[in-house]
Amino acid sequence: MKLRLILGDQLSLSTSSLSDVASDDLILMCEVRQEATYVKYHKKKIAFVFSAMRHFARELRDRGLQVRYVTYDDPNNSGSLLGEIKKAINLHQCDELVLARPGEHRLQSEFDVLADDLSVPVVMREDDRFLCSTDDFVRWAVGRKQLRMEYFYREMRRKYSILMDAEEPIGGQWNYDAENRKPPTNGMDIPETYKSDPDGITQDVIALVETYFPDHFGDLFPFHFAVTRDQALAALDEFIARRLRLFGDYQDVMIEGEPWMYHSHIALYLNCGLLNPLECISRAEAAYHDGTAPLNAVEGFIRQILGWREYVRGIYWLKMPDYKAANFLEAERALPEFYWTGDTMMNCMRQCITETKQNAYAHHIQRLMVLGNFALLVGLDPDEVNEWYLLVYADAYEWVELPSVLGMILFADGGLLASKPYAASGSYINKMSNYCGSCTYKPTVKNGPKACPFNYLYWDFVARNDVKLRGNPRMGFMYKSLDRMNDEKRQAIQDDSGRFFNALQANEKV
Ligand code: FAD
Ligand code: DLZ
Ligand code: SF4
Repeated sequence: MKLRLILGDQLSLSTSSLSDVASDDLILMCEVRQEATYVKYHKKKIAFVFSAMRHFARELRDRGLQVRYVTYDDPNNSGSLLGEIKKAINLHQCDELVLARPGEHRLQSEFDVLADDLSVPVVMREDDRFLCSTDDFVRWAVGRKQLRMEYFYREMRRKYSILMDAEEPIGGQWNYDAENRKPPTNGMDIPETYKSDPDGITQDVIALVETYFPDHFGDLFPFHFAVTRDQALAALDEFIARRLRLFGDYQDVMIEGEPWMYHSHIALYLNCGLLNPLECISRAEAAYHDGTAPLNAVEGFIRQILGWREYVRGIYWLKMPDYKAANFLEAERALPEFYWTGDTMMNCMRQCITETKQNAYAHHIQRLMVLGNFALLVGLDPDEVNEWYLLVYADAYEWVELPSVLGMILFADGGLLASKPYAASGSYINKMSNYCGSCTYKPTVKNGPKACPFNYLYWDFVARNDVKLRGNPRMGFMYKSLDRMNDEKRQAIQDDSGRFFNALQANEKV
C-alpha cells in the first residue's frame, strides 16, 4: 500500500501525487501545529485551509478512496507532518511515500532529507499545478541580463496560445495597461464578493479555530470564503460575469468601505488547489470572445495569472534559499505596532490594515502602494515585513509572498524583480483613492505637522538611499529634483522625517 501525502495547499484531484492513485492506497491529510503556527496566521486563513482540507477529504472518500485524516484536536496528533507520516506508515504498513513537491522551500528541504529518516522510499513528484515548471523558468532565465516579467509573459502567451491571433497578440498589443488604472469616479456600483454559507464542517472548524488560535491576528467572523471546488468555481464565475468587465479600468482604485472592488478574490483558491490557473484564464478569454468583457480587462486579468503569478514563483525557486536574506537597502526599522491594530492617523494605512484584519484580504494596490510603499519609505526590516504579509492574507504562501515583498515592495533584491523601487508620495494615493478626504493629514501639504507623511518620507527615502539608487537610470529624474531643492527644503524634509521616526520609535500615534 502506498501512502500519498496531500498538503493543505494541494487540494486538487489532478495533483501529481494522485495521478495513479489506487483504491487500496492510503491518502494522508493532517492538520498540524507545525503548519498552522509556523507564523501566527490570520484566523480566517486557518479556518479556510482546514475547512477546504476537510471538504477535499470528503470528496476523496466519496470517490471510494481511503483517507487518513488527522484533525487538529485529535489527542494523538503529534503536531508535525513527519510525526504523522511515520505513524501512518507504521500503522498501515505502507511501502512507499508519494507526494507532490511542497510549495515552500522550508518544507521541500525537510522532505529532501526525509528519506533518510523513513523506512520506506520517498517519491517526490513535480508540482504540476503551475503553467511554467521550475525547470522551464530556469531555461528562460539563463543568460538573460534582466529577468523582466513582461518578456516572460509574452512567451507564456505564445506557449499557451492565449489571446493570440496566429503569431500576434489579439488587438495588436501585448499589454493594455495604458487603458487601465483610471481614478475613482462617483457613484460606482461595485458588486459584492462571493459569499458561501458555512456548512457543518466549516462551523466545526470555526469553533476549533476559536478554541486553539485565540491569540492569532484577524477577525474570524464573518466567514464566507468558498471551501469546495464547486464553490470556488461559482466564485470564479461570479467574477467573470459581474466584475471582470471593469477589472482593468479600476484595477488600482481604492475606496473607503469597498475592500473588494472589481478584483477576482480567487488567489486563495488558486494557491490551495481548488482552482487551476488555466481554467481561470480560459474563462476570462471566453468572456472576451463572447463580448462579456473588453480586451483591456481580460488581458489585464490574464497577465496577473499567466504572467505575474508564474513569474514570481519562478523567481522564488530560482533564487531560494539565499533570496530570503536579501536586504539591498539595509533596512532595519521595526514594524510599527499599528500594522497589527490599524491605530494610526494616516487614513490610508488605517483603512488597508482594518480591511486586512477583517477579511484576510487587501487588493494589490493596497498591498503595494499603501502598506508596501510605507514599509519601503520608512525602511522596515524585510524579515518583519515578510512575516506580516505571510500571516495576514488568506492567499499567502512563501513562494508568492517573498518575491512580492522583497522584490516588489522593498527593493531588497536590488532590482532583480522591479527595475526601480515602487516609491510614491501622497499624491499617488490621493489620485487613486478617496482616503485622503477624511485624513488628519493633507496630501497637498509637503512639510510641517499637517503634511501627509508620505510626502516628506518619500524625499527622505530618496536622499537616504542616494549611494545605492542614484545610479539607477529610472531614478535619474528623482535625483535631479532632489539636487534642485534648496537647503531650507532639504532641512524641512529631514526635520519632519526625524520627528516622524522618533514618534514611531516611541510608539506614539502617528
Ligand atoms: P486579482 O487582482 O483579481 O488578480 C487575479 C489573480 O492574479 C490573483 O488571484 C493572483 O492569483 C494573480 N496575481 C495578481 N497579481 C499578482 C502578483 N503581483 N503576483 C502574483 N500573482 C498575482 N498574491 C498571492 O497570491 N499571495 C500572496 O501572498 C501575495 N502577497 C503579496 C504581497 C505583496 C507585498 C504584494 C504587492 C502582492 C502580493 N500578492 C500576493 C499579489 C496580489 O496582490 C494578490 O495575488 C492579489 O491581490 C489577490 O487578490 P485577487 O485574487 O483579488 O487578485
Ligand atoms: C497553510 C496551512 C495551514 C494553516 N495548515 C496546514 C496544515 O495543518 N496541514 C497541512 O498539510 N497544510 C497546512 N497549510 C498549508 C501548508 O502550510 C503548505 O502546504 C506549505 O506551506 C507548503 O506550501
Ligand atoms: Fe494617506 Fe497621506 Fe492621504 Fe492621509 S493624506 S490618507 S496619510 S496619503
